[in-house]
Amino acid sequence: MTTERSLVLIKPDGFQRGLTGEVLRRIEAKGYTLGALAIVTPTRELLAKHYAEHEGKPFYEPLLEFMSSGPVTAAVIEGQDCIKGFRSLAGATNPTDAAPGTIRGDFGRDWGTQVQQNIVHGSDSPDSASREIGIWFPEL
Ligand code: DAT
Ligand code: MG
Repeated sequence: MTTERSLVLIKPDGFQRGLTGEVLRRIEAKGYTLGALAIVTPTRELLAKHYAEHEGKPFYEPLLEFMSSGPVTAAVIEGQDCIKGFRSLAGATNPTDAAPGTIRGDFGRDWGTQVQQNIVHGSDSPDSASREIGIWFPEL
């Protein structure tokens, strides 16, 4: 049992469709707490840091384009094993594969192109979480 922090993003598709409250509701219903919350339209520079591991992949440029297209909600969530736990709430990366009941399964759209409109991001490990929280919330 480990109390963790994770970086969650409600991506431009989720923000635009008015799903911020629904995602935050699921996070709180699960028992996680909010440690920080911000609405920001991310710059390319910020996104290049955030998605550094994907640089050079075919979906990288469309992903940055999509992610910088409008406001996102960024949140630090806190709770027991919340890194893995939030990824369970989010569901599989590809919304077509994501199980019903998950955020991506219920709301995400796989356009079958280079961009997946999968509503949310969640850190995938403690190292990623602390790196990503430093990028989005340098004051923390
Ligand atoms: P996750 O967001 O589940 O951690 P990831 O880190 O592998 O997935 O990829 C980051 C984002 O990039 C993902 O949310 C959607 C997009 N993406 C990943 N693989 C893709 C692919 N094969 N085609 C299109 N977009 C993809
Ligand atoms: Mg990832």
